[in-house]
Amino acid sequence: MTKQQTSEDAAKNELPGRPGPLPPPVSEPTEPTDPLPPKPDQDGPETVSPTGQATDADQARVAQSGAYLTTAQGTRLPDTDHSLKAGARGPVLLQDHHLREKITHFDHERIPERVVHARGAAAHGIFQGYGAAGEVCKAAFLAKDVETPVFVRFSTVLGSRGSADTVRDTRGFATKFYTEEGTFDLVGNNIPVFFIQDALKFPDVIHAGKPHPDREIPQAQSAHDTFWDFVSLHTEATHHTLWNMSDRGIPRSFRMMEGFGVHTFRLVNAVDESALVKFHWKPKLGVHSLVWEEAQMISGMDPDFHRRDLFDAIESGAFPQWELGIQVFPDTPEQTFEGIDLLDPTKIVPEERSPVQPIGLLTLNANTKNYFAETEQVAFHPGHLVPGIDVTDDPLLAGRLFSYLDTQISRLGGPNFGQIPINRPHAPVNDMLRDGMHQSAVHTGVAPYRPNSLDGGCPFLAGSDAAAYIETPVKVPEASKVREAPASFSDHFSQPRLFWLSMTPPEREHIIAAYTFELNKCYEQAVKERTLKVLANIDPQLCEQVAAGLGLSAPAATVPLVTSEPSPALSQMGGTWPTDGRVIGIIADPSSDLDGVRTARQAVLDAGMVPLVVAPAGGSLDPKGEPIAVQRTFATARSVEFDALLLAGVPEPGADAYGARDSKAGAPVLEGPDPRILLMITEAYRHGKAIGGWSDATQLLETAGIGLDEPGIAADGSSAAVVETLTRALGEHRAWDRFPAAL
Ligand code: HDE
Repeated sequence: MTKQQTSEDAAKNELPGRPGPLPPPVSEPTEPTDPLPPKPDQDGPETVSPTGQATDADQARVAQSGAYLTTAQGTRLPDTDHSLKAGARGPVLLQDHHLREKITHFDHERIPERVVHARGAAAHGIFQGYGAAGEVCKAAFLAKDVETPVFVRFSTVLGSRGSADTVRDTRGFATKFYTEEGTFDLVGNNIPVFFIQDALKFPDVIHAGKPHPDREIPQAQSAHDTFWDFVSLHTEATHHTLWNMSDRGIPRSFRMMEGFGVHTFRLVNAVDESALVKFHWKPKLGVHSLVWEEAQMISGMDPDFHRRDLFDAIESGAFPQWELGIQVFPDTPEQTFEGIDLLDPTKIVPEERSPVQPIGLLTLNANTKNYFAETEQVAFHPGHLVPGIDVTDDPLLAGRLFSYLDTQISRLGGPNFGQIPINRPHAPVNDMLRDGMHQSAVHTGVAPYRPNSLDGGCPFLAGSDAAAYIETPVKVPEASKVREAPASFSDHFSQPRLFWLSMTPPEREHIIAAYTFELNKCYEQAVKERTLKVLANIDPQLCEQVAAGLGLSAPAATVPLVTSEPSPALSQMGGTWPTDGRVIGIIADPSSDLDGVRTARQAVLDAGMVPLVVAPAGGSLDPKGEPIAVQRTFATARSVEFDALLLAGVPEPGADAYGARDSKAGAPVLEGPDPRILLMITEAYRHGKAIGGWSDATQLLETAGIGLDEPGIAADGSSAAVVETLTRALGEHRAWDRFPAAL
């Protein structure tokens, strides 16, 4: 504690949930104080050095908590605000070593952003095996109750590091398991198929999706000519593109996304039998999305929406969870399942035909402490495998096995990125890789080669009895070298049609709207017409409706339409889900039923959700009584921030509502409720959100033209009863009947 503070002052200064006093709010401390203790949920997994020892790098993690500012070499500094000058108004001297060090380091603070998946957010957690995979996989971390530290990074694909979170795009879902047998990375997406079947085309699809090279627009989106030019010419992208145009392209939260390994992998059990599998992550909160208008508004209102949502949920103890599951297929030479080519990454196997079997639970329970050190520097690689998990000959996967290692060398500045704390394995490392840029280990010994006698022959090679990684001896058919794909890879439309037929009417409506939006953003008529030809091969109704929105006529299909059994598992609608961490806006003003607001706030908290009080001005709603803190004002809040609204009164137009003032300029005085609140209610209604109100607040619903007995409207009873009804409605995510149901 500083000298200036008395203990009474300090007690006043304590923040809920943060132990210990804060320094005085305005003035800078003049003597060293103890740093604030880290928050309990911010401890990441411990890391060890390549030699298993704690290193100076670990000590450097607490760099800023020392008493005195120093140079990078540890020399204490008396001043960091004034350059060394010849007199107060004179020239700055070149000899100012502190100025040069500080600026030089700053000049090199950035590293190249990822060439794809540049925008991301991550968290630490624990994976717990169920012991259910033993029959197919010997990996130790899948055994019952084994707990493995993990680090998970979610991302968008196309946008730059500073782009918005809620753009229409695929999301990355990359998990690093720090297992005792080495690190396993499951580098997946929230969409189970990919645009291309061969890695050789990856630069093409990414160049087409990235902003136009001449003026670098548009940022972080597919709604432009080059993307649609490519995917309409290259029809193996049809399935992935259709998923992007569906609600999957605009998730409500990282916490509410599925994850997929996409490729088929090969698992091996303790007696060396192999099976083919597809990996799935199933979120405990269900799979939910934004609606497009919401997603666009959020991009402006809160471009960090998903990042904030993940961080806040973990901070508040609403730890997101996913079950890891596998679909298991026999490892036959054909590598197909019921006619579906398992090596084709544009194909799924419907869950109804091969159920997903849960094998473990992932819980994200700690936020990062330093974005750059952890989220930016983490390096995933599909080739980081552990005994029991092997790859297949999916040609897309083969290219990835090369690319991920290669890209880190330029992104992280050399081949030693594995020594960066977040990338260090938790298993002991005993390699003979030496030197190179940013080598931070001090290797001893003279014989980093094998065989050797000078270092006692160490290290020795392991056999399978000592958990060595042994590639499965899969038979490779005798063949000629060719640049070809299997015939089954040319079926580009049967599975997009399966997806379309599995969607409910509101979901189809969203898909039609998404294609119509994106293509209307294109300038080239030929691109639009060619895309309609692709859509005709999925479904005539889809094609006709999009054509109508473009003002074009719908072409006929050029392939026979295959109608297979729909897969209900592909739809996001139906079921009820936990509402943990959902955000409820409580709209009130000082004249509202404030006891009702208090009860509602508590009921929302008790339900594991987040109440945010929205009022005309900041501070407290009831400064004289028991305070009710205001988190948002009418000027700062928009409906898109909330999953549901609670109305506690009829706020009159505040002085800052345009036109509300009795202006000298003669602007009309607004009558009735504050227009911003009416807008909020009508937006929330249009987006299918639950809305509740009690006492006279129900008038607001009537003024907005909303029926009190409609589904998703809770207007009956006390504030606590309203919260209960609203929570039940929120369990279904949206009031789906508000969306067109004609399709
Ligand atoms: Fe990636 N991908 N990718 N990708 N990918 C990268 O690696 C690549 C593909 C995925 O949070 C890069 O470290 C090729 C499929 C995720 O750090 C790069 C091909 C899937 C992330 C790369 C693919 C993914 C990446 C860029 C086609 C889902 C972010 C930076 C053969 C299964 C990981 C980096 C993170 C990142 C290459 C296709 C998922 C360039 C060549 C399919 C989640 O190496």
